[in-house]
Formats: sequence, structure tokens, C-alpha cells
Amino acid sequence: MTENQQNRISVVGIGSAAARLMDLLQPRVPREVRCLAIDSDRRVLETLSVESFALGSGNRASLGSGGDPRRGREWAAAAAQRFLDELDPATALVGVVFLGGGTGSGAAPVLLGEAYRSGMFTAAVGVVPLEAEGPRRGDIAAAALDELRRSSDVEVRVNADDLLGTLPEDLSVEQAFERVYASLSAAMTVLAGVIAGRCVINVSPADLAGGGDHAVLSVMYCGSDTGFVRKGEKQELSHSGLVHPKRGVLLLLSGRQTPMHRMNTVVECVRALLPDVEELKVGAAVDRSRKGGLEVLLLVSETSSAAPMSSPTFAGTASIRGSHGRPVQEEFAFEAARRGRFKDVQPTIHAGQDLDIPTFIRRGIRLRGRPSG
Ligand SMILES: Nc1nc2c(ncn2[C@@H]2O[C@H](COP(=O)(O)OP(=O)(O)O)[C@@H](O)[C@H]2O)c(=O)[nH]1
Ligand SMILES: [Mg+2]
Repeated sequence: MTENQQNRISVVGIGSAAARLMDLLQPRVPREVRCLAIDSDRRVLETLSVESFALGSGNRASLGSGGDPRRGREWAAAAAQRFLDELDPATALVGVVFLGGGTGSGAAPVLLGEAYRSGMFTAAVGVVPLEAEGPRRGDIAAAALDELRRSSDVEVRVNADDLLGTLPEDLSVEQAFERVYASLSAAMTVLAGVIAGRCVINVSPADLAGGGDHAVLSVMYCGSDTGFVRKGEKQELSHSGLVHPKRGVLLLLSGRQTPMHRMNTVVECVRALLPDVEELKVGAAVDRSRKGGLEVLLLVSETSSAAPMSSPTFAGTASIRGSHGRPVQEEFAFEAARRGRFKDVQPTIHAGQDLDIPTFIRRGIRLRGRPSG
């Protein structure tokens, strides 16, 4: 195995929406990150240029699950060994699933659970459907989140509504999804960089897991350098679904030219906006290939910290921990950082009618403003 392979992480998108996200993500992530689209719907997979992994058998399989998670679960169970064989055992696995459908919601817990139990570091990112999508999808999502919690080292819950920001009155669901994609692919780029160990200071996936075995986290904000670094854009953060977040992990991915003061501004803005957060862990990375400015990902949890956040190793990883030849840690002096958050901390080096198309899209239902609650 080459050094490069040892450092790879696999990001898998499970279900149609997540499979499409992989297509967007692949060109953005570091070289050592491999993206894989997993779906039962061949019509979706055929349109993608990213590597794909097909689920399902029988007549209906190639058409997707029709929104029934039992099908997704069954097909995933049948493909579990093939899935494990497909993954490089020395990689960490990040699974992304847009919850509420059949394939992703059914298959993700099974596939990720398989990898988790095999000893791989496994992170699950579950995107909770828009409230406007209705209770049925919400219920499917809740059940799947419950399962994901038991089948991964780290569970990151993202509320699609939280990623939308201020909505124009006539925004359609389809346009809303575009925004969700944009935010999420920015977030995933940062997360993938962190897990792949790209020169990240101070934050490891173990920090995301918090004190316990599992922590439910929410992405409060993610975005690129377009905005947010300006103090006037604070409201971007205020639409979080969490009332009193207690712990947070702030990840900053900068380009080579990003001025220090912009990063500091972000950190200070986040602190000011999260008065209840007992511990905010900040990690920064330089991506030499980046042309743009800063990308920011903030993960918060309502759980109080039960244990110190700083942990130099992956939580529950068997494979990554022992691998050699990782990228060399870049020096990244965070001069203006206060409260000594980089003091005495070891740098962490890690890193007709298509039933599968949601009804509200088929019928062209429009979103009117952001649903409350
Ligand atoms: N961002 C985005 N989200 C989508 C899109 N289509 C569906 N979703 C979301 O993903 C959820 C699951 O849909 P899908 O992935 O198609 O279901 P599956 O293939 O059966 O797993 C839906 O409830 C929506 O919240 C899309 O085109 N873009
Ligand atoms: Mg589908």
C-alpha cells in the first residue's frame, strides 16, 4: 500500500440526493479523499461522473426504493460484504445521507454500521429533511438518525432548514435544495480536510464526538468566504435550531493568501454569538491548492462537555491510528487567538411519476418563507 492510500478517507453518499452531492464534492476535496456515490437508482448513478456503487436487485431495484426504507435496508444487507471489500481498510469513512427517503435512510445505518463494527473510524452525516417536506419524511429521518447513532463513531446531524438562511418568499423547494447542496458541499470539504489530516491544528474527529461515545451535533453555519467574515453578517449564525449550544467545534480552511485577521474575526464573531458555549475548539488548516478565501464550518452540540475535548487520537479508530506517512503538519500560528486555546495542545495530524422524486418536487409545491419551529 502506498502512503497515499494509507491516508485516504472515503466519503460515501448514500441515497439519490447524497449520491449527487458526491458528484459536486469530488472536485473540491483533497486528493486523498475518495468520493463514492451509493444508490439503488441506476437512472441517478448514470448521470454522475463520480465513482458509483449500485445497490439493489430484482425488478424494482434499478428504479430506486420508492421511498421505502425497508428496501434500502434489505439491499444494503445484501451488499454489505461487497461494500466492505470496496473500501480500503486503512481509510476512515464518512457517510453522508439525506434522510427521509428510502434508499439512504434504510441503507446508511446498515452500511456504515458494517464499517464501524469492522473497526474503521466512521462518521455519519445525516441531513434532516426540510420541515416543509412533511411529517412522514421527518419520521423516517428520526428513525434513521437513531440507528446512525449506534452505527458510527461520530454522528453529525444537519438540519436542512438551518442551511437555508433568509429565504425569499417565492423560493421553490428545488431552489432550496440547491442552497442546501451549496452549504453542505462547503461543509463537507472542510470536514473531509479535517479527517484526512490536512495540516489541521488542534481539532480531531474525536473532538466532534465529545465526551461520550456519541454526540449529536448540528451544523450551525457553514459557508465560504462570501460573507460571514464581516461582522455585519452575524445573523447567518442566529438561525440555528439549537437553543443553547454547549460545545462547539469551529473548523477553518484557508487558502494560502487568507489574511490572519479574517480568521480571527470569524473566531471572535462565533464566540460573541455563542455565549453559552463552554468550550469552543478551533482548528485551522491551510489548503495550498485553494484559490479562494476562507471556508468555515461550525459544529455545535447541546450536550455539556463531560470530558476534556482535546483528544489526540481518533475515537474508536483501529486503522487510522497506526498508519504511517501522514502529511506533515503545517505550522499555523494563530497569533491573535485569546484564552490560550492553542497553548499546551499537541497538534493533531489526521485527518411517468417517479416515486423516488419527492412529491413536493413532482407537484412543484413552493416553499413560503422558512418554516418555524
Ligand atoms: N439538496 C438536495 N436534497 C434533496 C434533493 N432531492 C431530495 N433531497 C433531500 O433528500 C431526502 C431524501 O431523498 P433521496 O436521497 O432522493 O431519497 P433516497 O434516494 O430514497 O434515499 C429528501 O427528503 C430531501 O430532503 C436534491 O436534489 N437536493
Ligand atoms: Mg432515490
